[in-house]
Amino acid sequence: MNFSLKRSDFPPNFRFGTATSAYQIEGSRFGGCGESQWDVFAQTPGNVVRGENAAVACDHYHRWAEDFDLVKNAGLDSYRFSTSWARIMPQGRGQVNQAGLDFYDRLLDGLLARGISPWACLYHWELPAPLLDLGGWRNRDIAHWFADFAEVVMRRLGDRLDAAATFNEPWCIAWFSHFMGQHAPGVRDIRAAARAMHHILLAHGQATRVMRDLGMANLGVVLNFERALPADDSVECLQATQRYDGIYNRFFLGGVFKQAYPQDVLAGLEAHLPQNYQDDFAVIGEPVDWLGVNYYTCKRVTADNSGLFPGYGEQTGPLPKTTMGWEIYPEGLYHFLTWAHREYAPNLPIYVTENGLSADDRVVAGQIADPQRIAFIEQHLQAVLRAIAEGVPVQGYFIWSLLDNYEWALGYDKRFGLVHVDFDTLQRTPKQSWHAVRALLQDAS
Ligand code: IFM
Repeated sequence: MNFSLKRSDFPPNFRFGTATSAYQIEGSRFGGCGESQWDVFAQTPGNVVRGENAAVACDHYHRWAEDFDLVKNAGLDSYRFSTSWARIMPQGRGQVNQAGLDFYDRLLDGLLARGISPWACLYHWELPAPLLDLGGWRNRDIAHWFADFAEVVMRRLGDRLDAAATFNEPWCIAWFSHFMGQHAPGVRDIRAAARAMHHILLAHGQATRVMRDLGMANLGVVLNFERALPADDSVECLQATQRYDGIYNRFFLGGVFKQAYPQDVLAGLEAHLPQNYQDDFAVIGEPVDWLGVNYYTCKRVTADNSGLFPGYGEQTGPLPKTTMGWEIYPEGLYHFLTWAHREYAPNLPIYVTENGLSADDRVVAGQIADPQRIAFIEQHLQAVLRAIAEGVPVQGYFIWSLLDNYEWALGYDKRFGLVHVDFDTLQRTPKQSWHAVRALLQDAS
């Protein structure tokens, strides 16, 4: 099975890439990496399926060359990876683990040698455990710690990056992890969540300034979006859906691009934000050069009558789902690309920095048939093309992910890769979707 699309359906400078993250693939036990909040989180029973951690993960730390050959041979233009704070600064502050920096240095040179453009993201969730002891994202000082980390990383790597982002998915780092308790550090506390939301943005602004002062260009941030759809048409449900949308989709965009938080979110969170939080907007609003959009699904939002903010719940929707239980709703990607362009970032390039599907991929006689992944990517690329046709400057699309990997609290069960990984032998096998991507990108017609 192949895509019906061709590379030539996209603008000439449109880049195709794939994305990964440090903790999910590298192997945190290697190379003097420090303990991160995820190593700790996984040790508490019930947090992660089977208590799995990413001590070995895909062993990308040792197998990166083979992995980059897979990127190159697929014909992909760009590769988006993240730098582990715990690997580079095991204490989070102060001493630098040179072996950690050396590792990312090798990655960069390995990518460039293969003609793949490197996109780095500073933070994809592995907060060093010693910083957790100091309150982690609840502590305002983290903005300085993060800016220092950015400087250490970018003094070494910044000269060879095509693009750099501060954060991957602030909603997950703050809300999912500090209000819903689903990700490390597993906190369920509205005040912690509000502080984390604000401090992430402050750290984003400070780190962006640091990188710009180092002479770097093409700086951005990667936000995740979920299309909020009301489960019914009652007023209560519509209002709950608005609040869901505000927290998920408008809060971080508002901080970065409007230097303001949405009123419907402030109604519940303002009391928990730091005093004089508005004074930080000058830093938070430090200009970026591009916006990254991560998109996977929609959510059917219900009202809850607990009387407590945010006062919403969710229910299962009718559309076909991935093995994450996520409904497949490409219309949502079209919505966010056109809406973010219109309302927040009219003058900036937008990149789809993550999009992909998890499936029960199995190796049968050396082959992995994943037609549903090909169909998913095709439908979302069609959404991208529709947005481009309407004038939205979408300039690239990164598939999540290159490899099957550690899917956080869900362990190793959820397979998102273009390439299958056998987690016993660590053998890589390209799936049918990898071959289809290769055919799409090779097609010069
Ligand atoms: O695996 C994650 C990734 O770390 C962040 N974005 C969503 C992916 C799938 O859940």
